[in-house]
Amino acid sequence: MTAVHVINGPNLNLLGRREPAVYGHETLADLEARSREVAAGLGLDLDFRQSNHEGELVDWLQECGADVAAGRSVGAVLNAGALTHTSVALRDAVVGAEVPLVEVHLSNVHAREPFRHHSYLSPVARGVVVGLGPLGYELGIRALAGATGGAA
Ligand code: CA2
Repeated sequence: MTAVHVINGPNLNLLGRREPAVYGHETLADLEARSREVAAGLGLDLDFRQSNHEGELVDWLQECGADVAAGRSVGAVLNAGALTHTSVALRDAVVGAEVPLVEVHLSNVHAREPFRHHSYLSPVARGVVVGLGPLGYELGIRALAGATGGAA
């Protein structure tokens, strides 16, 4: 069965336990369950991961690209956390592995500190969803499932 990848970066394992005013009350496990339900409804398997390590995220994006090339995945929903604002390596992985990407952020990064306003990933993403909480993951999965080579 074709999969959709959902990849989460540093500190997102803390979701639901700290800063609920910014990130809400749902845990990463809640997000995974919600994503699995959405993916299943679209006839997709879910590959849901989280890492605090940049290199591991690079490896996973490369794996995802290989799966897309082999027809085993429709692409990745990526919440790269703070690495969004710093990582040329993640951007290069997306481009190098030709990953159809939807960038997602739970919070509205544009309403926060200026250092969160820039993303290395947005220019190489098919689409970006910010500030809509867990709904962003659902929208990202739906967009990738419906991708036809044009938008998302
Ligand atoms: O809004 C988002 O989803 C972010 O990607 C979350 C990152 C932040 O660095 C980005 O600027 C925006 C932070 C993830 C850390 O999540 C925590 C959750 C609970 C408690 C502490 C951190």
